[in-house]
Amino acid sequence: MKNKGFTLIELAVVLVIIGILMGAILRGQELIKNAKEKKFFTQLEYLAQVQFTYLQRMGEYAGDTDSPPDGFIDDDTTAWTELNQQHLIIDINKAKQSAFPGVTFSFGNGWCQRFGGDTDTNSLHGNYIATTSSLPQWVARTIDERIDDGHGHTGYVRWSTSGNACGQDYNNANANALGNLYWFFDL
Ligand SMILES: [Ca+2]
Ligand SMILES: [Ca+2]
Repeated sequence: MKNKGFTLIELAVVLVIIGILMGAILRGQELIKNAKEKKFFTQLEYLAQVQFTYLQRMGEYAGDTDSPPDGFIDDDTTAWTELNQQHLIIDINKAKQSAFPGVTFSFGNGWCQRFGGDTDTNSLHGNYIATTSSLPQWVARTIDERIDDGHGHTGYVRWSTSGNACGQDYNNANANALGNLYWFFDL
């Protein structure tokens, strides 16, 4: 009697092909994730750079509306407008939009206690570039581990689910939790 179904060898070949395809898809997704994170980080660096250029040129940060300027960015809307007026940013909406859909950038300043750890009573007051509240935790953590101390509540890179610029530490159980990243870029 002739067997019209798959032989074991045919089945094995099909399973191997499915495995190879699945592996390729997963690797592709990983590459896309990495590329987005790298682009996001480049965007952050670019925004810090344009603020430094503005500072050199104008003697104050864009968005520091105090008179005289006190060195701290206090108005996000003014910051983008002034950077645009100096042609450091051509398209404000485009420059605000990060590599992650719906996650935009803003400027501000934050005053945190506990800089350097829970027992450090020194205060930290600096300017930051922040994101709106839908950045996955793993992105902030990757950047924190690359350029800072790897903790969301200390150092120059911080991360918060509640909009507190001083941050909270990363939750190992939920790499995709959404929150705000704060990068104190001028300290
Ligand atoms: Ca100010
Ligand atoms: Ca940190």
